[in-house]
Amino acid sequence: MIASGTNFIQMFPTPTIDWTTWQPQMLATLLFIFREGEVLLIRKKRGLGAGKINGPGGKIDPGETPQECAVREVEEELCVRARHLTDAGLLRFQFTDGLGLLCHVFRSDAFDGVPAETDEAIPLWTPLGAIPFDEMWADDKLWFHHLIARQYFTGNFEFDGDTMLSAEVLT
Ligand code: 8OG
Repeated sequence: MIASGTNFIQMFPTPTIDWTTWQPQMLATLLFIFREGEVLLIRKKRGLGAGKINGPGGKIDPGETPQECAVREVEEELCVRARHLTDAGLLRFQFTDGLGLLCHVFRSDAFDGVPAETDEAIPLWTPLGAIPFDEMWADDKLWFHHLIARQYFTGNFEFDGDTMLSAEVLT
């Protein structure tokens, strides 16, 4: 079902879990840095989603705020320092193996440094009209346009490994 309007929700098919009572076991972040007509993506070398193209990010350490985690992960993965983060969205992932992951998504339009390859990631400045969705997690194509448009989004997704079983996106 796909409905349109100011607050719209996309669903396919109906979720098997109740997202209103869902609790995550793990907290994570994603941070997308933008410059004129481009977004800074990575080819991820290790961790969950290794081999895929994604934004930089990772798990929140104990005692760390989501923003602190997002800035740290970008520095660790790409050697750049993001500034002036804004909240872009919130993603909930439930995997059939039991992992429940809540991911805070940020964007930034200011940074210091030059992105460099590290043990964790290869930097990819990517034109906004050429986002490589076929090399990304399956849900990303459902919310990336909201990120670009600065429209706050929430997404709820069930996955079996790499296979997306259900999806909802709300703005
Ligand atoms: O610490 P590690 O890099 O393994 O953390 C996993 C990262 O992967 C974290 O930044 C959240 C991110 N991630 C998922 N699932 C998805 C997804 O479906 N889409 C995107 N864009 N990122 C995801 O765990």
